[in-house]
Amino acid sequence: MDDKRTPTEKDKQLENYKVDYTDKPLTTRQGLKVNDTNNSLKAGPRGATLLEDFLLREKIHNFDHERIPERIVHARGSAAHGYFELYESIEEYSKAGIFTDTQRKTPVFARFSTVAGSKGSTDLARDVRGFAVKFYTEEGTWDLVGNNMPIFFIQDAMKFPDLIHSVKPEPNNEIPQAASAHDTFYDFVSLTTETLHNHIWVMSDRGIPRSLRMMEGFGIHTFRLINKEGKAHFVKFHWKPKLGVHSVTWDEAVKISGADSDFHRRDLWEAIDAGQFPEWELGLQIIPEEDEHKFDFDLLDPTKLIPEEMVPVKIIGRMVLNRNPDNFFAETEQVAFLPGNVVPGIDFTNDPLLQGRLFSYRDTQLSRLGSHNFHQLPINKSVAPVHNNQRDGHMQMEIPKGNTAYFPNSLGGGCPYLSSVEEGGFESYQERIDAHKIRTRSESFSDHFSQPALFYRSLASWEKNHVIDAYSFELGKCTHDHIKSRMLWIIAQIDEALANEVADNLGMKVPDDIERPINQAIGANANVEDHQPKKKKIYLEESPELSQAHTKFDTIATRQIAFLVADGFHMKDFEAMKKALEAKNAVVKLVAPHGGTVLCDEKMEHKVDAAIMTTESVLFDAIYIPGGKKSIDALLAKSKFTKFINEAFKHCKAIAVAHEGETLLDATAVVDFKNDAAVFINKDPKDFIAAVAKHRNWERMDVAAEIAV
Ligand code: HDD
Repeated sequence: MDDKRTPTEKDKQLENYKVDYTDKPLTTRQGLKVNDTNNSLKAGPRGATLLEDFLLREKIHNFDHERIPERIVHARGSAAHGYFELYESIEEYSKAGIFTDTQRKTPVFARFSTVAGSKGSTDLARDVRGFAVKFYTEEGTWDLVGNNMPIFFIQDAMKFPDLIHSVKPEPNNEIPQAASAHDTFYDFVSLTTETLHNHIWVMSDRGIPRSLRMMEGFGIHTFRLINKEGKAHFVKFHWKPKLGVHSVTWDEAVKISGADSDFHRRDLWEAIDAGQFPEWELGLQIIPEEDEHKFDFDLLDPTKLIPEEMVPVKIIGRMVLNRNPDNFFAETEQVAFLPGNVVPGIDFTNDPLLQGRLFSYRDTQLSRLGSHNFHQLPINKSVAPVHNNQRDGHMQMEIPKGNTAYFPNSLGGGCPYLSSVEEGGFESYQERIDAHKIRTRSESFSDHFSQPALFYRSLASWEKNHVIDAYSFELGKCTHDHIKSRMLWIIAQIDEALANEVADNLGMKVPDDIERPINQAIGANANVEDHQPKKKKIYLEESPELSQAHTKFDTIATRQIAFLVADGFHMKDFEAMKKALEAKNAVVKLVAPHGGTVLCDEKMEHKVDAAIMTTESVLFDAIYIPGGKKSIDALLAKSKFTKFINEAFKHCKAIAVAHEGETLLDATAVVDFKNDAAVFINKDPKDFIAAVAKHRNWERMDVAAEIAV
């Protein structure tokens, strides 16, 4: 398939707005050429500055207004352009053009984000990642605004402000930034047991992805697909990354935050720049309407997933991101996603979280972008033509002609005119509703423990260890014992062994009798015990798809491999490994004692990518050390290289050495683990490549954890 950067309809539209300053004179906003932009207009060389100075006023005035409010949540994000294409029509389920026309390349703009941190916070915070995709379809814009986890913290939009207020920095001192490990968050979580499922996902490796390109995406809510006959099916949307789902360890995440807080942003940008386009397949779980009540949970409850073993994911197409934005502010910052943007063939359900979102996103753009005309901003503009009677307001960019702005009219020839459903007019799904108006939560939403327990049971042992560590870290940062105690009781409802391990790390005991958390969600003063099923339901022992141990391990494309070299390194070792890695699209980077260049033993100059003092092992996926006595001696002379290797080993990464490279290993903790499955001494590059594709040798985790770096 053609992955070249063939311009999409959206690309062509955006071209009209781009401004190129090459070979252009500097002008004012009125087009006046400027001859001095360094000095203000003064009465004499030493002042005073004159009010008349319109050049000074214009320049400062613009600067004073450059910032807009950051997003209330998901403030930090990065985005890219690309396209979506369909493998096969699913017209039996949906009439949407994007789901029926296999000839189309629908332009997309996808933005990935963290939730809690501010715009300038670190990429590697333990958090949910936003996964928002804007499809510029021929029938109008469809936004699928999801996350990298298939469930959400809360069941009703009414609780969203409470959730976010609890996780954001505490309001008295604005501490901590981009971190959930603090009292207010756990106060809320421990009193609101519906949060547990999403919470345990965040405590798992899913909360610290290796790359935005290596995470799944989920629409979360159950939506509806509508076919030409008006028949509906329930649907859940899944994005499956081509590179598999991989994560870093918490120790790495903490260190990456210091070494390169733009780690994910840079990774996405560089991969696209290098032509290694990130790709996800779109999958659907489709449920006939008749089966709505056949599950042990409610399809309208966004804290529940449908295990893939119960409803398989049908892969129907792929999204390729193949172009970086030209301007961060104009595109990534100004893009406005609205879950309410749908097209004929896709519709909502009564999921009470989704219903609230339909209001919130349009509303928030007003304070963020400043005008209800934000849909006219280039990045938000539909590629389907827009004609209506909505007029005026701040920053109207269009010049609607004629004297009619109402419907019906005869003076304007009845235009713009209505379209019948057959002509593509949107018709809301005619769901029958017969109910009392009531402010409550359905009893069918009350099982809060079965699915977090299913998730935990499905994890590999190394993943379980990471969850134990994460809970221990997060609760260890809380200062109130009653909050920790409540959390321990709740974690015990998921898994007792897990709770006991965390309790040991906290130096506490799992309480067997506490004042039960009040599940405020269900109703005033309701006790969670009254509503929970007496026992956790076990509708599946395990769901292997939930574990990253079952993801893809078949590629090393874009993996960053550090070659540790100094003058005199052995060219033959170097070349053989470099060629083998690059043939598989891995990225080789030379890390040397200094910047500039290094000379190999064949007296050729090689450009250094990073001097050791400017980089850290956590920025790489694996290490290779070619032989050459002189080179190895120089590496041994700088202790940062041994730290670099010890740390990579601790993080379970693959390490390969050739010839004298072994001497360097002997100076590190690896000396005791030369038989490790991902340590290679004078081995064929293909063995090293296979280990890098496995992402990590988690078997090493227990011994490696004790290495001090
Ligand atoms: Fe939200 C942004 C995802 C529930 C209110 N949300 C936002 C973004 C993502 C999500 C990915 C960033 C979009 C971008 O890149 O610009 N949000 C979700 C998911 C949810 C969810 C997957 C549950 C399934 N959100 C949710 C609720 C509310 C909001 C229940 C309010 C009642 N979300 C917002 C918001 C934001 C937002 C305040 C901030 C910036 C924006 O909308 O455009 O309106």
